[in-house]
Amino acid sequence: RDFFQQESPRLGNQYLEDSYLLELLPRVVPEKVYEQIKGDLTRFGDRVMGDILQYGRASEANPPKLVQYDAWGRRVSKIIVDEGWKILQDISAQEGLVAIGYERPVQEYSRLYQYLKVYLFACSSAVFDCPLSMTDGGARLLELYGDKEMMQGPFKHFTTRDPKNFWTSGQWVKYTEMTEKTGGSDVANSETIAVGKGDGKNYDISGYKFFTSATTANSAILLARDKESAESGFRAEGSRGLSAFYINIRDKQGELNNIIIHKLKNKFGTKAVPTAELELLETPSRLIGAKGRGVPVIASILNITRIHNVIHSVGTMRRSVAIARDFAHRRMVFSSKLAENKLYLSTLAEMEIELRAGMQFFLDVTILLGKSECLAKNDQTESLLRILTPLSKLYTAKQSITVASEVMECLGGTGYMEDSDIPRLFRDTQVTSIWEGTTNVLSMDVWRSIKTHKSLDVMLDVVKNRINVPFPEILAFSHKVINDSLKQVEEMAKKVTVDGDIEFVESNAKKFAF
Ligand code: MFK
Ligand code: FAD
Repeated sequence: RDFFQQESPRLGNQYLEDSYLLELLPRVVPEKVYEQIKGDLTRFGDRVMGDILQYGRASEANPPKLVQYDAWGRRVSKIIVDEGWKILQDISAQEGLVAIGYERPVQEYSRLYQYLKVYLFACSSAVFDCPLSMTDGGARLLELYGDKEMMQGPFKHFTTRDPKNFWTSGQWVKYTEMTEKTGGSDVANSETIAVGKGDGKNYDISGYKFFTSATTANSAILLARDKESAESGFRAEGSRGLSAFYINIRDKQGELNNIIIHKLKNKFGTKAVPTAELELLETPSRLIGAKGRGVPVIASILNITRIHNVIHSVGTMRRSVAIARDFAHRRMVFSSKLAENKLYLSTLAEMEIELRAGMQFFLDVTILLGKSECLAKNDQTESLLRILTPLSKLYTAKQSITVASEVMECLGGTGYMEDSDIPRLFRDTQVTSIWEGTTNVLSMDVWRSIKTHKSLDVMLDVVKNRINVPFPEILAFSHKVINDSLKQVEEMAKKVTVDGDIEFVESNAKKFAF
């Protein structure tokens, strides 16, 4: 018998089918820039549905394995990844997924160009954008703080388009189980010790790292406490006693550089990304930036990787909406297509609204980053970037989890099946609200930016002025989104601020309610 066969959702060019992006992009970049980048985005929009998606699926199906010892009992700590994962690394180099941000072919719009490609890439690549984000952050850190040797060495490897020379970088913050407040959010608990070699530059680092993603990377930036400050008393200087260090994970022979990998994490999602627990045993390192200023130095990475988190979250919402929309034209319920069903359409509309909100954040924060890096210093740009980075990260992460959960239901029971690809989308975005700073921690960061940079006033001015632009509907919408996300911050701030601050919290909150 010929039983009914449901057609699966089919996605085409992920750039050309992104109607909201196509509508916004020519409005936010000069025409010349738009002409320069649209051909590459169109080509790449096809590619992410072709070989890149296949390599992503293969990497997911064959997650990394750790081989601790060889047949002769020698400790090798070797991580074996799928061939597809390695090819994704080559493709990332060739496509300039990090390089574009440093080649700057379209000046201050280069970040937008680069990040639009990462946005198209993210959900096809089994989260290869995770190691890319850290490489990008590492490149920016070296651009800001690296000496000539660093710029001619690792920086070039991070930003090359040549796959043979392309390196990825990890970013490790110490996690400790010894204290009551553990160390992911509160890095002051670091027990990792750096022992100086007397030249003020070179150190040997020892410690145990609880979360190290991209352990197959060539290099990492990490935080450690130098021995003298450690000996002056645990946490004596809080996070201000920490410094940032650069290490080569592997030596010239490709062997681990005084590092033991203890285990690979057994994760809920991001299955293709090798995340490990490892131990550094007097690993040679170089101090980056000033001693004791590790947190502000590493913040230059965090502020980049948090924007990548926004990209991943918005990319997830876009992929979810694309699948649900296409399916609506293929699935019949109660004698008509889902696409003709008002109730179903209202569910789609809610998802689309969250996607559009995320897209606003994504474009704004990315354009600001490009301006901050390429144009003369401007206090308004810096204040806006300082607040929008954590705000957009905390908001889009939460919404992407909601939207990815909704698309699962949109596809009915099949959406719950592993081989529908939806569980992967859902699992992979669940982590976006945890890594790169949890929602509470980022709320405090937003709050810090309001207090130290007066960033709320600057943001309010910009939002109010934009009401005169030709697209007021977008403005009203941006306002709602920012308002919603700030409410979350306000609630948090009310709970944690000391009595004297409550007035400050409330008066700032009122300012936004125009
Ligand atoms: C798929 C795309 C995404 C890919 C993800 C890649 C894989 C995931 C990898 C990770 O998860 S990496 C680890 C991420 N870890 C975090 O995000 C840490 C979360 N904790 C925080 O964010 C804390 O706020 C932080 C450790 C940064 C600071 O806490 P503290 O120890 O209480 O320090 P404090 O006093 O707030 O700040 C110290 C200095 O740093 C201050 O400067 P000053 O000394 O000059 O006053 C701050 O202004 C500065 N600072 C802090 N956050 C900053 C910053 N400066 C600029 N930007 C920031 N965001
Ligand atoms: P905690 O800091 O203990 O937080 C526990 C809870 O307390 C959270 O809900 C948090 O919001 C809340 N909390 C903490 N402080 C406050 C506060 N002051 N006020 C209110 N609430 C608070 N880290 C790296 O350095 N490098 C990596 O490569 C890396 N890869 C990762 C990969 C994966 C898959 C995951 C899941 C994590 C990874 N991490 C990595 C670690 C990640 O950054 C941390 O897990 C995260 O920052 C939270 O830290 P924690 O796990 O110690 O939780």
